Amino acid sequence: MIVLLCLSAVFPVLMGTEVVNSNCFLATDCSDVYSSGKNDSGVYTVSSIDGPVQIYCDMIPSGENHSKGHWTVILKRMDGEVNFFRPWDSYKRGFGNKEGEHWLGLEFIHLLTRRNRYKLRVDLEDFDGTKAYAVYESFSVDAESDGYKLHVSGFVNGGAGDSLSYHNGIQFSTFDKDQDLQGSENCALKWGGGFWFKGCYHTNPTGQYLWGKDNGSTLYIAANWYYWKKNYKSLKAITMKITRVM
Ligand SMILES: [Ca+2]
Repeated sequence: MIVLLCLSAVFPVLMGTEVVNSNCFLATDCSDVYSSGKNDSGVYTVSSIDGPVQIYCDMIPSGENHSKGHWTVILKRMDGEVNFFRPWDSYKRGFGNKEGEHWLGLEFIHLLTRRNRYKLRVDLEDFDGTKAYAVYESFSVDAESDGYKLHVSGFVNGGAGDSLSYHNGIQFSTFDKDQDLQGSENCALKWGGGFWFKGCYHTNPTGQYLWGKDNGSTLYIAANWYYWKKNYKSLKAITMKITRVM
């Protein structure tokens, strides 16, 4: 069911001969979902100009260490169930299972971050069960006509180190759309997944899920975040999520 956000007052609006109640409007992100009275984490259907979109909401109404927020998940890796080596159109529209591993979709992320200000939180977990995070106080993605260029700033260290500022101002790349800064080399084809590859990366969160079985031959292809432990080993879990900044 699509989440409607309703105000307490009712203001009927006359549109031609049809009376439309404008006391409700469609939710677009997890902040709207929360405002509509739904405070459980889970999958909700919201709206975009392209139609209904399913999102996973991580609802943390209070908490310390930058955990508080009505987080809309844009990337989740957790068990290797989903193949992330996909073409441009998949990364544009989104893929995977919203209850599990998924990519929300560049177009929808762009539409959200064009309309409102967001911050980003990245949560990491390794195969030893150790956790760390990084927060970026500002996060937005440009339109497809600008290559879905990333804007990220305001790093806060939750132990993970800063592997994303390097990618600021970079267009998105997939194996079939090379917009990286590595010349004729195709970073997305070489290291897997789709990302704001530069020359090529400090983090590769859509890289291969290796269940911790990295070895010399798999170096650099893994889903990783280099500046946590200054290695390219595959992580057990990576979540990237955004919440609105008022
Ligand atoms: Ca290239």
